[in-house]
Amino acid sequence: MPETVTKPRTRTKPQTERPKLYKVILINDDFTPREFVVTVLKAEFRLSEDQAQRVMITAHRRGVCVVAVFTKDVAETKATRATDAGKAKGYPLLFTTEPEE
Ligand code: TYC
Repeated sequence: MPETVTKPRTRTKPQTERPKLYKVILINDDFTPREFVVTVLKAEFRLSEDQAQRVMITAHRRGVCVVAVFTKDVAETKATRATDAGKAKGYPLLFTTEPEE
């Protein structure tokens, strides 16, 4: 009886490859109070008062600001929760996500 030789399948991806990261982006609007934006940034993204102020004022001045990067699931969950916090108060506050290059 000839012996069966099974060839190990070659892996195409190294097991250690890092998951793709996603940016959470804060979008400016004319209605949401600055202090509320800061409160949401501190609560949802665990930013310090100082970091939250800087992110808020950057979005206010430039239109957008990257808040932080996470894996896809975490970025989408946080962006949705933060956007919903504004919605609950009747504000058009918006957080979006975008893959990192
Ligand atoms: N532009 C808002 C105001 O003047 C404050 C604000 C900043 C709102 C950043 C959203 O992402 C934002 N009240």
